[in-house]
Amino acid sequence: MRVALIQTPWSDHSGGPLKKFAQRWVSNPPLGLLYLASCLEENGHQVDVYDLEAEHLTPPQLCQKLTKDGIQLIGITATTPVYFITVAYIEYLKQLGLPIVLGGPHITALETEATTGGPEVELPDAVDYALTHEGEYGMVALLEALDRKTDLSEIRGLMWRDGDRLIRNEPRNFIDNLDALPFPDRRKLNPLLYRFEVPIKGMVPVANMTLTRGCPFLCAFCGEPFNGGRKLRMRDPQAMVDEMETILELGVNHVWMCDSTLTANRKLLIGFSEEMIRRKVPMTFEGHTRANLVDPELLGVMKEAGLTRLAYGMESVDPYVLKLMEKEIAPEDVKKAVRLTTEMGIRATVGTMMGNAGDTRQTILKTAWFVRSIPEINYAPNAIACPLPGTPLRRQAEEGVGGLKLLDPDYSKLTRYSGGVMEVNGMSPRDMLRLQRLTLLIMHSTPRKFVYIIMHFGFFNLLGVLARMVKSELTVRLKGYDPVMREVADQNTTLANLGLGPIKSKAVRRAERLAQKAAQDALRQERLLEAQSLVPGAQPALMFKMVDGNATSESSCGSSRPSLTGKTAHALNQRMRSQPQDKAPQSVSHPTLQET
Ligand code: B12
Ligand code: SF4
Repeated sequence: MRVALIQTPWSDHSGGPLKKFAQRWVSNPPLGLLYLASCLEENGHQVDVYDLEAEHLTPPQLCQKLTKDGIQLIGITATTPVYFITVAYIEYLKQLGLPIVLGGPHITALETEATTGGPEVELPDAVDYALTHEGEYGMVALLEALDRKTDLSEIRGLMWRDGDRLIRNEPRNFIDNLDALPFPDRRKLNPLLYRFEVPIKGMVPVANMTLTRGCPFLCAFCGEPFNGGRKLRMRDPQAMVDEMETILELGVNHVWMCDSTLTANRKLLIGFSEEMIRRKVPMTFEGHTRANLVDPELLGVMKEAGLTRLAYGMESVDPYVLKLMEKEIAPEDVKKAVRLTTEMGIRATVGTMMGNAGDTRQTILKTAWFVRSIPEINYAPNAIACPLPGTPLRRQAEEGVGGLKLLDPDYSKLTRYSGGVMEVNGMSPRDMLRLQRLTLLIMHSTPRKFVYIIMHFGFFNLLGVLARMVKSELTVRLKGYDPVMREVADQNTTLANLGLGPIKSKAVRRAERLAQKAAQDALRQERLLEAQSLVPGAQPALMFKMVDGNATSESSCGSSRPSLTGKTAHALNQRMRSQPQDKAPQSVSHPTLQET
């Protein structure tokens, strides 16, 4: 079968300057799709991979290409916050009449919720099949069953429709022997499209890779323990270095290890590093881990093998917050690890979070000042906690643990830099967003950190972000809303930017706008009438019936003429009110009468 595997664009939903940051500094190929591609090809299928985030094809261009290439089935991946974008693409692509298979972290999260007492999974009509968790073997089995028209009920991890019913088959076990999988086929995408800033090297092409899958820890905000399973599954160090060599052949010499916890198994990392050193592979790499899982010997050998940057998750310094999120790492451990890492000549970054259970303004600020006090931390993103489906954090928010309250179930608002969806000990999402700006300033406003972030992000980019922060803060104070929240909340803007137009047709949106305006005007009119009735002898103002701008309407005097809209009607009404009227209107014809 000829298959297209697609990742839809996602950075557009990051909002404002962050969109640019997401595009430039976290550019990464969709590794999961590349794994699926090599597995399917090994089983005789032909696969094309499209990363629409990097390739910028418009939806019609994509459709044209899929048709020209004779694609017979579409596989598409999605994470939770940008699922609405994927759904819009799926609905658009459905015009091709091809079967569509959905996979990736979002569907896995939904299934996890369903199996742990949460809501049942619902799929858009345009999705024919969904595969949860690791998709390699499930996809091979599905294609074979579709080819041979055999029973689907035996395919583990599959969701499919039987008439109106959505059937959820038994879950699939995690792949135990990762070495049985072929290497991800990176030639399916242009590897040189993916670049970000790498210590010493600057902006260079970057590939990603995993040495392990799964994570044995249980941090409340994280989907990894169910996405990849709690058992750490490891690859053979020889094979990992073989894969590194294939990456070098593509002209890429830096790898981001996207393992959940890179140093979860010390022996594996030592074995891998020693093999890299033995074969003298001229590759640098980086990854993220926990501060209690490094030591001088391990860091020494990893550095020699090419490690240039290590990110540690600290999240918070408050013991109660850390306890509720089950992080089990003391801030002092992070301090020590960062110091050690820097002393060994490896760059260290620290990730912090705000808005978890137990957080207050004080705990959040305390964390920011702690980060500021450690000179070795160059850069620390401070993300607003997002209660992703299936995670303990979502449960905590639903049940009100630690002062949390889930305000909005909308997945598209689960973005880390736009306020989030939770109230936390009385702080609203807007308060969180403002506090996030403040903490980022506190954390990074020492000369040393400032120089680093200028080097990392570029002076003018940073200036742009600062200007945007100031503008947002001024808007909050003067106009009472935060533009970043509004931008991210508006799904239609994102979809329109991506060429998928508004979800609702223009006519529907216009009708909604008019209805909303009419309701507001009716309210205003009511207040006006009320006010006038309080003034003895006052005449009611002249009122106009407001309908579609192009249509004609009746004035309250009963004569038919083009409707008065916007400023014209407003100005006229003002004049009427300021002048003594010699003739009162005859009737009030409709509750939506208004002065506009
Ligand atoms: C690398 C990474 C990124 C990179 C690049 C991602 C990319 N594809 O472009 C960057 C930094 C840019 C990024 C951004 C984001 N990420 Co991210 N990211 C990861 C990370 C660390 C590794 C992903 C990976 O490559 N894994 C290895 C591969 C082999 O696994 P996989 O991608 O899951 O794919 C397998 C299955 O999911 C499945 N599958 C996937 N797609 C499909 C499609 C079909 C048809 C089928 C059948 C199966 C299938 O089969 C694959 C092979 O086994 C994961 C955490 C993790 N360790 O997995 C988080 C993770 C995927 N990210 C996550 C999120 C939320 C985001 C962001 C929204 C930002 C954010 N954190 O808020 C954005 C959105 C990006 C997007 N594409 O939608 C969440 C998703 C959770 C959820 N409920 O959706 C994860 C799981 C982190 C977490 N702890 O919760 N991310
Ligand atoms: S945050 Fe890191 S250590 Fe904690 S569960 Fe997630 S992947 Fe594991």
